[in-house]
Order: sequence, then C-alpha cells, then structure tokens
Amino acid sequence: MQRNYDNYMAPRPEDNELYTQFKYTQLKGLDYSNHDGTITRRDPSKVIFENGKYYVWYTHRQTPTPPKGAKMANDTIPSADWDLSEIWYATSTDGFTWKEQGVAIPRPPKPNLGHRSVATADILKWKGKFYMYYQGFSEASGTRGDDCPVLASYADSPDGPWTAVNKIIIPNGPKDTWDQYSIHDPYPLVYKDKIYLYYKSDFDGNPDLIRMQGLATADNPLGPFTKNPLNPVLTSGHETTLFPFEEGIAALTIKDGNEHKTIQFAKDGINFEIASIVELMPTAAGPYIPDAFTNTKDGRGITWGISHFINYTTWSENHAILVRFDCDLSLDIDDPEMKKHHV
Ligand code: AAL
Repeated sequence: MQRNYDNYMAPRPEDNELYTQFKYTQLKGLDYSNHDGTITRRDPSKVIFENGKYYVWYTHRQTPTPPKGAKMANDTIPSADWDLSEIWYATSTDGFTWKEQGVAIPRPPKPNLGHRSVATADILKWKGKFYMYYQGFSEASGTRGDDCPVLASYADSPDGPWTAVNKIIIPNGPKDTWDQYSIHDPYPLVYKDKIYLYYKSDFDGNPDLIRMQGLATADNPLGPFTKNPLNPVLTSGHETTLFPFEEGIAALTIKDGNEHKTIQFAKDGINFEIASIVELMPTAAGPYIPDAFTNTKDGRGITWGISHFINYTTWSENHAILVRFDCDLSLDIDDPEMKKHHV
C-alpha cells in the first residue's frame, strides 16, 4: 500500500501530472490511401515551431514492393519498412492539416555513410542552427541485425538546404557492450547547458537481453558525444519520447521491456523512475515541446505531437502512417501561451 503514496507523483492518477490518456486524430493533407505497402511514413521527429508554422520530419519510403526481408532485398526491394528510405518533411499551421514538402535529407551516393537508407530522424536547434540526427544504414537492415550508427546533417533554416556530415556522430559501442551493433532513435534535448541525446540500443546478439535506452551528452552538436557511465539509463522502451519536465526529464516508455507503458521521470535526466502507468501510448511519438531547446530548469510538458501506426502483415511490417496524438502532460494546459498551440 505504501508505494502508492511514496513512488508516484500523486496517489490518484487524476492528480498525477504525469498521468494522461491519449487521443488520436487522422491528419489532413497526408495521403492515407496507399495500403499496398509501397509507401511508408514513420518515426516522426519532434514537432518544432519556426517561421509561424510547425515542422515535422519522418522516414519516407517509396519502393516498387513492400519490404521482403533481408534475403530478398536488392537495390530496389526493401528488407524492412525503414530500408531504402529518405527523410522527408511536412509543415502545418494548425497541427492537423499538413503539407508534405518532400525530401529534406536524401540517401547520399555510395560509398558515403547512409547510402542504403537514412531513417528515424530527430531535430535539434542549437545557437540558431538546426541539426538533424538520424540512423544511417550502409547495408540493408536485417542483414545481421538492425545495425547502424547515428549520422547528422545541419542547416541554417528548417527548410534546408541540409549539409550532410559524412562521419559517424554517435558510434556503436565496443565489442560485447550493450550498444555494440546499433544506435537507434537519436533524441536530442538541451538540458543543463548541454546536448542530452537519448538513444535506443538492443544488446542484439544476446537474446536474453532486451532493448533499453542510453544517454550521450555533448557541448557541440557534431560531437564528441560522451556516453553516460550509467547506460542504459532506462530499463525499457522502444522509440524514446522525452521532454523537459519541471527540473528533470520525463520519458514515455513505450513498447519493449517490463516497464513499458509507463511514463518515467528523472530529476537529473539520468536516474529514471516510474511516475505513472498509462495505456494506448503513441508509438514513436514526436511531440511538440515548446521548451525542448531553451535549456529550461522548469519544463512545462507536452500536449500533442505526431506518432505512427504500423500495419503488420504476417511476416513483417509492411507500412506505417502518421497520425496526431493529444494528451495532457503539461503543467500549464490553461496557460494562454500553451493554448495557442493546443486545441
Ligand atoms: C523503429 C526504430 C528504429 C528502428 C526501426 C526504424 O521502431 O526503433 O527506426 O531501426 O524501427
């Protein structure tokens, strides 16, 4: 009984600021008609607000066939839903109706890093410039595992043009460490005067262990990044969704692990504990976070964003669509500044 009073933000969910329900809405302007698996839109970035509009970036694949697994993949047949992909973007003035703007970051020519696929991007604004972090595949996903490091591109404007840095920004860990094969879902925030970039890895190669989330920090967007000695800092989760909350960082801990379907909180951005248990969480959520890059010591939370739904087939994931989610994970849902961005 005592843990209900000691371990959560409040004993009742309705008083717990990190408890919420989620509501989903179809987006207008993005095509939902293609259900044969040849077009996918998935893994949205955070939503940012610049030049009077919202921006979101996402993995976009358009291939002659749906994904067919690594054995059947070739230069045009994708192995996985995020194989042979590019990073596209869309803009919106109200968060519901979006205009697809096309490619932001294309696959670079061979042999540049990421020539097989660039996917699962997230955005950082730092000292007036924009930095995009993403998974760069130089072989088809699934050839051994879902192996890739993190690459980056930068731009003066969210409309681009983006310049690709043809080097690994967050490298895989040394042999026999938890992140030796993959660094997925890079997720940068500005916290404690630094770039705090959370990411997923999966202990792949050891089937007894599961996916978890780690942290790498840097003073410069293009590195070097230092991995936290306590990694992995979150025991569970898949596509990590984090945001500044009061003095710390909150995390939607989605999909994998025994502590999935929880929202966790770390006062110091590192030592996460369960703050609430929720249901129907947004998959791969990219929230609109007004204070993601303001170095806040008093994070205000989130009320909406973009997430994806995956259409599973018998053998693989064949395509995904983007949707909007709404929630109340904000301390100021009635604040006029927050209301401007929330419907
Ligand atoms: C997603 C993410 C990463 C993986 C793949 C595409 O769920 O975790 O981006 O590589 O699946």
